[in-house]
Amino acid sequence: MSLHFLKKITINISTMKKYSFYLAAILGSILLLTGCGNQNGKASSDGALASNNAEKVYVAPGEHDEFYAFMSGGYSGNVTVYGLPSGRMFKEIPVFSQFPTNGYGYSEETKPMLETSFGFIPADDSHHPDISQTNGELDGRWLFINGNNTPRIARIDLKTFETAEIIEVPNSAGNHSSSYITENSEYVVAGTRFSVPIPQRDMPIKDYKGNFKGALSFISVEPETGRMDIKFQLIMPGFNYDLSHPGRGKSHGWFFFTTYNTEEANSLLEVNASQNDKDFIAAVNWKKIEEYVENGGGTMVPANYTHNVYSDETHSATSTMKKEVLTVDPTKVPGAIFFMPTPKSPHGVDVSPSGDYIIGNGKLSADLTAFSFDKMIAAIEGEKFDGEAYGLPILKFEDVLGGTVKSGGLGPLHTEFDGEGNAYTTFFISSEVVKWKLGTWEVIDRKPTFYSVGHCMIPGGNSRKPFGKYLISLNKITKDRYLPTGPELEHSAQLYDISGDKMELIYDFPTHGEPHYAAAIPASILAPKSQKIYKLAENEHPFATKNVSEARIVREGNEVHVYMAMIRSHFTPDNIEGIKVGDKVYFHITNHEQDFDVPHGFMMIGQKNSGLLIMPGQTKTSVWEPKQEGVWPFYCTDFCSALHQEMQGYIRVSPA
Ligand code: CUK
Ligand code: CUA
Repeated sequence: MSLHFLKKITINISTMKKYSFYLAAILGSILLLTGCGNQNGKASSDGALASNNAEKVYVAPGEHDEFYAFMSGGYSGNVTVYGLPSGRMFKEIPVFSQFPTNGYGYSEETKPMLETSFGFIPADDSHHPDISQTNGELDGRWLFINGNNTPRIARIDLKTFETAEIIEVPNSAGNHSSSYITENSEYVVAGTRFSVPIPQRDMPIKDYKGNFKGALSFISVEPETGRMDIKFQLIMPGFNYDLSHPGRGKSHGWFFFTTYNTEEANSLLEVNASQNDKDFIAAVNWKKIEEYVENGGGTMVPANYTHNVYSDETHSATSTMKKEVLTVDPTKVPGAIFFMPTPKSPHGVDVSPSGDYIIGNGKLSADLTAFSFDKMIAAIEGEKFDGEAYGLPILKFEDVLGGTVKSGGLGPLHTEFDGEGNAYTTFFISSEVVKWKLGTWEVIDRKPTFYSVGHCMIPGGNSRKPFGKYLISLNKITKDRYLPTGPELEHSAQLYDISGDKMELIYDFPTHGEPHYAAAIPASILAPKSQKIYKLAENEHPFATKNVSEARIVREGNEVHVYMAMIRSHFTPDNIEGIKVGDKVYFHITNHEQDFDVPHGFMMIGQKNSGLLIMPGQTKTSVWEPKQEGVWPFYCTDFCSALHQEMQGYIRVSPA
C-alpha cells in the first residue's frame, strides 16, 4: 500500500463533510480507485507513464495548440486561456477584477467596467464560461462568463480577448446559473443562487419561506454586436437556483434550471434543506415567455443596475445606471414553467447534444437521472401533473424519466458529451469521471481524478457538435500533484485522451484561481477572427495623440491633461513642469508603435493608478493627484528595446 493510497483516504474523508452515511460507500470507492494499475507506487500517474502519452501532449517550440480553452478563474474573478493539449497558459483576461498586469480597473478607460449599483466592485467569483453559438455550433465570436457574487454577466470579445461588456443583474443574489447560452446566442441566462426579498428590504430572515423570491433572468444578445440587455426576469419561488442548461435541437426554446433547498430553509444545515427526497429541475419555455412579453405582458419594476460597455474605437468604457426591469409572474403565463422532481439535491443539469435528454445530477446520489424531453412534452400535453408549487405545475417523476445511470460513483456534479453518443459525468466524492452511453445508460469506463473533480470539459461539449478528442477534469483538491509551494496551491486540471473506448489520463497541469467550468474551441475557428494590433489611425480616443508632434500639456483650472506619446524608447513630453499640489493630473498616453508586439508600460512613484500596459495604437489614462511637492520620476515597465532603461521622465510638483 503506497503513501499515495493513504493520501487518497485522507482526501476522500475530508471531502465527505458530515455525510457520514457515505462512509461505507467511500471505502468501497477507495478499493475501486486502488484497483487501477499501480506497479511503481505512482498511483497518481495511473497509466500516464505510457510512452506515447508524452507525444500526445507535446507541442513543439513554435507550433500551436489544437484547442484554446477558456477557464473560469473562480475567485480570481477573471478568465484564463490555456492551450490544449499542451496545458500552456497563454493569457489571463481580466473581467471582474482589477488587474495590475495591464492596468484594467486602474486606468480611467476601464474603471467604469467595474461599476455596479453597489459602487466600484473590483473583485468577483466567475464560474461558467460559454462560447457564443450559431445553429448550435461554436462560432468563436464571444465568450460569456458570470460574476457569481455581485450578480453580473460579462461578454469577452474573442477578436481582442478583452472584456467588452458587463451587465449587472438586479433582483438577484449569487448569479450561479450563468452564463449558458442558447443555440443561436439569443439569450444568456442568470439565475439566483440565493433567494432574497424582492424588492430588497429590511425583514426578519426567519420569514424567508414564502417571502423570499428567486429571479431567473433572460438576457438577450444582439446578433451583430453581442450587446446584452435584460429582456425579462421571471420572479420564481424562493428556492436556490443552481445551474442551468439550454435545450438544443428539438428542445431549443426551453431552458432548464436545477434547484435545491425547495424546503426554503433560511439556514442550510443539512437537517433543514435536504429533507425533501427530490428537489426540482425547472423547465422554462422561454419562447412562450418571450411571446408573452412581446405582446405587452410583464411588469416594469424599479431596479438599479449598471450596464458597462467598452468601445474598441475609443478604448474606453462607459457605465450607465439602469432604473427599471421587466418582471414576469410565471403563474400568469400558463404552460411556460414545469417542475421535474429530481432526486437528492441536484447540482448540474446538462442537455445532450441532440436535445433529447436532460441529465440531472443529484449531489447526494449515486444515480444519474436522465429526463426525456419527448416524455416531458407528452406529460405536459396530457396535463399529467403531480400537484404544484406556488401555482406552478409539478410533473410526475415516472412520467418524465428517460433512464437512470447506475453509476456506482458518489457525488455526481456535472455531465459533458463527446458527440459520439457518450456522456461523461464527474463525481466529487468518489473522485472520478464516469463514461456512459446515452440511451442504454450503461457505464462504459471510469477513471480516477486527482482529486475531487468539479466540472469536466470537452471542447464544444456544450453544443450540438462537440469536438471530442480530449476531456479535462477541473479538480478541486491539489494535494500531491505539485510540491507544496506554501499552504496555498493552485488547483489541478487533468487531460484525458477520450478518442478510444477507454479514457486515458495523459497529462496534468495547474490552473489559476478556481476553475469551475471551461469552454474550448479549435484554434482554427478562433485564430482567423482574432485581431493582432490596434490601428492608430482608427483610434478614436478623445485624448489620443495621433502624432508625436501632438504631445502637449493643457491646463483647465486645476485639471491638467498631459497628452503623452510613447515610442521606442522615449516619452514625449518627458520633463513636465507647472504642476501644483492639489492639481488633478491626467496622463493620456498613446503608444505609437507599429509592430504589434511592442507594448510600453507606465509606472510612477507613489501613484496608485499607474501600472498601465499600453498596446500599440492604444491610448490609456492614469489619474494622479499629487500631494507632495518635489520632482518625481516615471518610467516604462516593459523591456521594449536596448534603450528601455532610458525610457523615463520627471514631473515637477510645485506648492499650491
Ligand atoms: S459549480 Cu463549481 S464545481 Cu459553480 Cu459549476 Cu459545480
Ligand atoms: Cu518602453 Cu520600455
